[in-house]
Amino acid sequence: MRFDVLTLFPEMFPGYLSQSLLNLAIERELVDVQIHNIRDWAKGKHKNVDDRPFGGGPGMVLSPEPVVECVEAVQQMDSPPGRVVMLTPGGRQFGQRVVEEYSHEERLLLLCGRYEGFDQRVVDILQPDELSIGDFVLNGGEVAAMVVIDAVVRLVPGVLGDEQSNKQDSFSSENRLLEFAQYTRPREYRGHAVPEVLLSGNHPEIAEWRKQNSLERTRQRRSDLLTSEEDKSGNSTD
Ligand code: 6GU
Repeated sequence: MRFDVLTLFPEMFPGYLSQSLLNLAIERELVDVQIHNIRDWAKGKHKNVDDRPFGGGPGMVLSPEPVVECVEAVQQMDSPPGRVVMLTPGGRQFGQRVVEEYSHEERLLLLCGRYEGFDQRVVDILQPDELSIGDFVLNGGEVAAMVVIDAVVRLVPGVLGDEQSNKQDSFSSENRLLEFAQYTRPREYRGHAVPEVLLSGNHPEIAEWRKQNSLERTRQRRSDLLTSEEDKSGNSTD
């Protein structure tokens, strides 16, 4: 799968891309990530990419020409042209359903904004998927683009060693519950013991404990994820 990131801050990406799981996927040619500087498509000696908003107000708006021309040029660099995703706090909410949908794409273009946002004509002309990673405001779309890449590459076949592990992930189509608590050595730390059942070697009992622990954590923290059968109130003593 190929990602093209279009940004005014390309220097934000090399550190992220060198992280072990992603770097290994890139070395194995399962994933390709190309970073493009929108400013390279700006005209004039000052290479301006933004301007003051018509109608007044604070901040600067990204000009339509360098953005549209950058997207079109990057699409023409390779085939297929790829689906255009604009990272913006006003977009549709990102979640594991969107991750699953994007994991079937051969190529994604991730368009990162800064300042007060994009000129509306960028949206009108390119008709991108507008995507937000949550109800908070970031300084730009770059960190959100990394979030999208990070979540989507986990579903690219061969990226995770163990193909089971993403099926068991919370929020996947096959597991809507939060993950159960995990423990490793030592068996006791500062007076906190590992639950006895996990040391028992009794795998049916361990599976049952994990299922109950997942349900309990989901009831306490994210009851919105439960169906009525799963009992939003629970029978616990919390
Ligand atoms: Cl995609 N961009 C910005 N600037 N802020 C955000 C966001 C994106 N998603 C949530 N907040």
